[in-house]
Amino acid sequence: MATGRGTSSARREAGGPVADDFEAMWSTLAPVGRSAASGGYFRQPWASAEGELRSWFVEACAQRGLRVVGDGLGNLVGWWGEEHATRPDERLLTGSHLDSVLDGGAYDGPLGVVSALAAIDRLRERGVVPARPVGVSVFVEEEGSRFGLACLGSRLLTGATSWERARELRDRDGVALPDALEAAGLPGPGPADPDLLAGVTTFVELHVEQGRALVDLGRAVGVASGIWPHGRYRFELTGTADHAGTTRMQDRADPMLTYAATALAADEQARLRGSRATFGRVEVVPNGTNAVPSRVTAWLDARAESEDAVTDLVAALEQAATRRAGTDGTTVRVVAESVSGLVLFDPDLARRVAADHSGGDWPVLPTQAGHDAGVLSATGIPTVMLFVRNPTGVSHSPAEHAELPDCLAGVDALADTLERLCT
Ligand code: HGY
Ligand code: MN
Ligand code: MN
Repeated sequence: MATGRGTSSARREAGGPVADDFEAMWSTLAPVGRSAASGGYFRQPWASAEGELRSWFVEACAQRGLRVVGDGLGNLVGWWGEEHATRPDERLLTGSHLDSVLDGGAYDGPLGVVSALAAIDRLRERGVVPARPVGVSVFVEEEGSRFGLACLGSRLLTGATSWERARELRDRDGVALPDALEAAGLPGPGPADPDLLAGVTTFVELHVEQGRALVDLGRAVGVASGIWPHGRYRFELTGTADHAGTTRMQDRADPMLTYAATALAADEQARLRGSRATFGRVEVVPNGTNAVPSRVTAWLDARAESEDAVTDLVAALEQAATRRAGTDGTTVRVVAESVSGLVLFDPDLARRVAADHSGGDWPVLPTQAGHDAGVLSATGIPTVMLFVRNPTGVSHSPAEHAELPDCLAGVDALADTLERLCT
């Protein structure tokens, strides 16, 4: 985002209070969980920075007179317009997440939450009286950066994942999910929890685009057509610990070699198949400089246009690892940790939202990034996503950014969309 003099001119262009509201909220959040070293964000769920963000959200809702409800996990919704709604059972929900990946960007998640609050400010300024209650939601652990399961908060909320399964999850330090919740002062899901999605018949998520489609099209706002299927798979490669100096090369069973061959195979296979494969996280035991490792654990993030293509890609990589293990004298075990199916958003809703805007219909684009919107759509709630231009396309990085005028165009687009859908 532009800073300094640029913002004041953008504010003048944008016109008044909502730009101020957006910028005021944005600058309040900017320092929370930000690393001085990298400029990236560490807003892992049920840890201090993310807790600060959730407190900020409750306060921002209170300032707007939104009725806040939360569940035992920390998912939150602030409701507006319930008292006058003539269609009280057709609740319109918009929102996103506040947690980040490790060393992530400022926009992935928070842009959707801040824009939703600013959009309600804008609707109020326009004197809109919503026929449907309009809610702003925050879903916890969307990134799965702590407990490994993507969209954990919305999956538990929709029943896509059971608490019986989730309660067994542990973070990298071995902390069990119930203990993390307790440390954050949260009871965990329980029978007394309100159903935050009761009566929700439409969900809208605004998100910074994680790609370059809009910048290449020269457009500030777009609409999602769907989300590629994707998954996270843990490769457990086991060898034999040994001395780095006295052990001859031919006498070793080194899992690091099995990992290296698999990582190269992932790159080759993804390129051949037009898919995506990433090993971004590796743990080595004992991780010593002068010891052949006993174990290497590597997490594969695999994505492709169809569910079969993801399955085939992962199978091909398991075969490549197993083949190499035969040479290395190591063993391979692959465990699926998080699987997200193909999402096709409601095409009529996408067309209706994208149509008839001053700059022409908003472009409708696929994405390879997962979102809570995908989870809600999969449970049958008609869902639409709005994307805001990302000038570099970079995301899941401290370098992720969006220009203020585009962010304000996103607020406008969200306000227009909510107005279309709630009046
Ligand atoms: O990883 C994803 O696709 C998303 O950014 N959580
Ligand atoms: Mn993300
Ligand atoms: Mn996101």
